[in-house]
Amino acid sequence: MRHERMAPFLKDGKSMLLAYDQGLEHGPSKDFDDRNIDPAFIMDIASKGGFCGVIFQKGVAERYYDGKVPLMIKLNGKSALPKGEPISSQVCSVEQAVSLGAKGVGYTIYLGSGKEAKMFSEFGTIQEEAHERGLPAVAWIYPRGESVQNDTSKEIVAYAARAGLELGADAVKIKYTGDPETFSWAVKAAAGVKVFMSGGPKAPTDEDFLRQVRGVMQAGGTGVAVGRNVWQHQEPLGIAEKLRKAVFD
Ligand code: FBP
Repeated sequence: MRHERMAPFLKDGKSMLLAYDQGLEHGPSKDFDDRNIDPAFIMDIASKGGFCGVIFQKGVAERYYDGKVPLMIKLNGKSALPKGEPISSQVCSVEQAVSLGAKGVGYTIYLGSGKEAKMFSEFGTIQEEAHERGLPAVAWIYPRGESVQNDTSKEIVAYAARAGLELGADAVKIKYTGDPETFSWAVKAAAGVKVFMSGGPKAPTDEDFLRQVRGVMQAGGTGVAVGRNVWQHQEPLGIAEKLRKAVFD
């Protein structure tokens, strides 16, 4: 059987990852409050909440990563400020991620953006470097830009999943389509690449969020890589426990 590079982030072939790169992507005023603006708060949730990994940009990892759960470093990023076709640029090397203790690297591709070629090319190099070192390369694939009408349609989400396979990703992080039937087409399109659901803004109720998670697992997904639905929650460890049940039971 092919070596599973994602193994450090999997339990029984499934996974839940805690993402915390929103400080760059969205800015602190949009997403954070007095508690979750502190990266140490997130590190604590990651270990006490039973997460299979935590996702940081390098600056947060350098200062706050404590080694208690596997680390994934986001290698590119962008702020919420520029207008126009979206592009996310590389800000950390694979080598630097490894020296920070990363067991995997992540990279965002805005599929359909007028600038997708640059992201395809950077991801191509990163994927080769990561694989040389035995690390998984995880692609956040978000269809976005003027040419993309509906980024959660069955067709476009499956396209994102398939792009991950074609580009050599070990796992893709994609948006949920809204139901297990349509999401299972994306899982099929990924053809063996691990499929993670990206959380999105905090859902109105726990049940709204957990229904999506159960749908992903029913569709054959590997799990979730989420942030706001956990660390914006009044009781992050409470929702983490419910999440664990939805993913692993
Ligand atoms: P959330 O669960 O909070 O949505 O986090 C997942 C994530 O992919 C983050 O890694 C990233 O910062 C953010 O979503 C990007 O959000 P957007 O869709 O606004 O670009």
